[in-house]
Amino acid sequence: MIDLYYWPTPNGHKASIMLEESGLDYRLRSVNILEGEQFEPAFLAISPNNRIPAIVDHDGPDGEPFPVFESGAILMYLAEKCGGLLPQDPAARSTVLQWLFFQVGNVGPMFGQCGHFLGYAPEKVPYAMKRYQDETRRLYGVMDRVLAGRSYLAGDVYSIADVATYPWLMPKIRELHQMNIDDFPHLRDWVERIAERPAVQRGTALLADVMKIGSPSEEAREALFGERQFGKR
Ligand SMILES: N[C@@H](CCC(=O)N[C@@H](CS)C(=O)NCC(=O)O)C(=O)O
Repeated sequence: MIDLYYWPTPNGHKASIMLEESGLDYRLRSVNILEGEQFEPAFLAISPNNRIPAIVDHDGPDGEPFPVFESGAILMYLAEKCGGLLPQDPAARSTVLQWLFFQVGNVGPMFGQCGHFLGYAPEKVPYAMKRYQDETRRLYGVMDRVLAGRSYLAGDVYSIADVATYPWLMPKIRELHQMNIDDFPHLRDWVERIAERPAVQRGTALLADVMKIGSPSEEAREALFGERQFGKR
């Protein structure tokens, strides 16, 4: 049994989609990051960076409970555990990992900052808005170009690279980037292809009713961007 520490955000969806794809048994442990539950000591013991997602595999590598934080590491761990979505062939595996790290190092941080400065920052900072939106547009273009020649990011087979990237391009999240997806037709078709997968639909439906985009409450703003975030623990 795997515990999934989760809130319905793009990073949370990576893990929930993967668990649904894997067929592994899991149970949901909600961590309300809008109310500061990510700072609770029991959660920090599993995820020291106070971020979701995290998992605890109660049947870990040595038969002991094993915690994993960081979504990229979670996807690799689950892929290895279920034997799917990460090929064994060295070249195919490396290609999947290249696109997984592309997501973790580029798509997540840049799209996140783009959404922050366009949708959440309490003041308009034109330089930051332009910088992160330009970078987001550039990354849309990188993916669009590669998807012109293949069905999935790492080739013609669906992989954890797609699982990692799709949640950042779901329509609700994309709204924050203020980008026209029709300018990136191959990327748009890929999004639609992935959205049709039943496991993706189940994974993104978890706690969907509490997902809020934009206009955070004062409490949420404090938990996510305020002193609460930066206090000594
Ligand atoms: N690099 C981390 C990023 C995770 C992350 O940023 N999670 C956000 C939700 S999408 C979070 O937990 N935020 C809580 C906070 O900022 O305190 C990963 O890929 O797992």
